[in-house]
Amino acid sequence: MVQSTSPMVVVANRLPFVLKKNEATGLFERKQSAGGLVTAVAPVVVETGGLWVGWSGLHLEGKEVVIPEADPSDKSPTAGLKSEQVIPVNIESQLFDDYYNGQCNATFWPLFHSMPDRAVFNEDKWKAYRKVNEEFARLTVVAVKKLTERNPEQVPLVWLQDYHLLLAANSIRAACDEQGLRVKIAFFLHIPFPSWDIMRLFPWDDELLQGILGCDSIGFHIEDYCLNFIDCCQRRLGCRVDREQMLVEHNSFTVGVHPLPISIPYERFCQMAMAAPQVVKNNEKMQIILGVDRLDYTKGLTHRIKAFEHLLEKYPEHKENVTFLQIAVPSRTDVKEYQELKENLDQMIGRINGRFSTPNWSPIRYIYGCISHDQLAAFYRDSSVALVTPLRDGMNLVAKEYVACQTGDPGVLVLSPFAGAGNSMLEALQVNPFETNDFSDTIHRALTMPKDEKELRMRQLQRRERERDVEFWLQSFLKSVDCLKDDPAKKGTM
Ligand code: ADQ
Repeated sequence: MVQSTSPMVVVANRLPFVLKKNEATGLFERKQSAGGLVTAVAPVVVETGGLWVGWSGLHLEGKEVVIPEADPSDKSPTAGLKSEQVIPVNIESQLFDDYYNGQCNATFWPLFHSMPDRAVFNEDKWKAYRKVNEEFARLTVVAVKKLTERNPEQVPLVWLQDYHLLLAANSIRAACDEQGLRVKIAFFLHIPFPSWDIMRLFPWDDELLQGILGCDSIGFHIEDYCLNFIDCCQRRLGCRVDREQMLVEHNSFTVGVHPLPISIPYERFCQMAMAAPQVVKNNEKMQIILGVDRLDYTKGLTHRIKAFEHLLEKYPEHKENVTFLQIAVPSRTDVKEYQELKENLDQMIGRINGRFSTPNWSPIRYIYGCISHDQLAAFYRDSSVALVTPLRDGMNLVAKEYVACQTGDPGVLVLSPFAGAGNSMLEALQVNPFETNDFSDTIHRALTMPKDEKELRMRQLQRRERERDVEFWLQSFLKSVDCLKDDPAKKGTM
């Protein structure tokens, strides 16, 4: 297990589990949310006696949230997290809506994905964002104080997660300085960091950049995002920068910038794929093409469906021999843009199925919902081709999960270069999702690829992803902040 020399305070928009009311007892219970981040990071928080600061998912309008202990039968990574290790952030619903829907999802999400036409700039939402970040910062300082009182020798490591908390670092540092508390602050962004040309559209870009620079260490998935950030700091704030060493000097502090590509619990997916019963019949005649995404406009779903339709027009031999299975998790369903995207997809799929279906075959199967990881692993394993073709994506974990689940005859991964994953998964078939004709040619190539070539590509992808799994990511992070316990490099053995 990866170990940290410092007690860790994870600060994220959400707690690592969902709270659900038991109607019979009237008490809240923990319901697991099994994301990769939680799986990897929660054990370090448990092991270092650290804390997790996050919104509970409830609006109690001033009332206290009582965090329940884990159920004795709980085997999840957060089971070891005692209630006193969890600090819930409680925010009044209107303010939360302005911060979360108004600023995070209506401004930062599209802007950071280089889709500025979709971004809304509104000073009131920005003010709400500032206020909520201050509240997160206030509770983080409570966490730092708690840990320091327990062990004054150790410097707590605060790890801020994602675009919800871009402004928290400076407030945390100022309050810690005032109270004489030592602290190390790191940040990790899960989405892309855009180029200066895009960032400069944000009216308060200087404040935002200064907010991020309040950290000691800043992590992005890939080098391109690091360089974009460094570029913005130089051009907007006039900071001295070193692109080779990835350093930014700000207010006489030097901030380290690190490419830290996130990954998945590889062995867990591999084992799930080996154990799961068959979910789709993938006989020699019927090949499954799979798409798995949150239903989001950045994921390029309509472009993908268009390319699939074109495939059936251009290569009619695939009719009745291929099924495209799209699994989409509902996301941000209360936002108009997402509702419109869903309607658009429903119509496209209906039209294409109407156009090509025969008595025994429909070209597209569509599941709109969340499915279990075991089931997902089986879908990955039993599909001949996976289409991971976002228009823009920080990393994309689906590409990695698909690779981990190829435990039998390998399939083919078709990957967009506009996902962070496209940066390293070079043996995938790369495709520009905006170019429909080339896209359908690439699907055709994947469907007709000789077995030897599939094996060669997939084994190489698997070797890399097995080595660089989520534990490797966590280890690299701790190393980047000089908190990795028993770092072999320090002993001179690497
Ligand atoms: P997301 O945008 O959510 O994450 P992604 O990395 O693809 O994107 O992760 C999606 C996760 O949801 C995967 O683990 C997948 O298995 C799961 N999932 C998808 N469809 C599902 C379904 N129908 N049922 C159940 N589970 C489903 C953000 C960034 C990404 C970055 C991650 C991690 O946008 O670029 O890779 O954070 O940093």
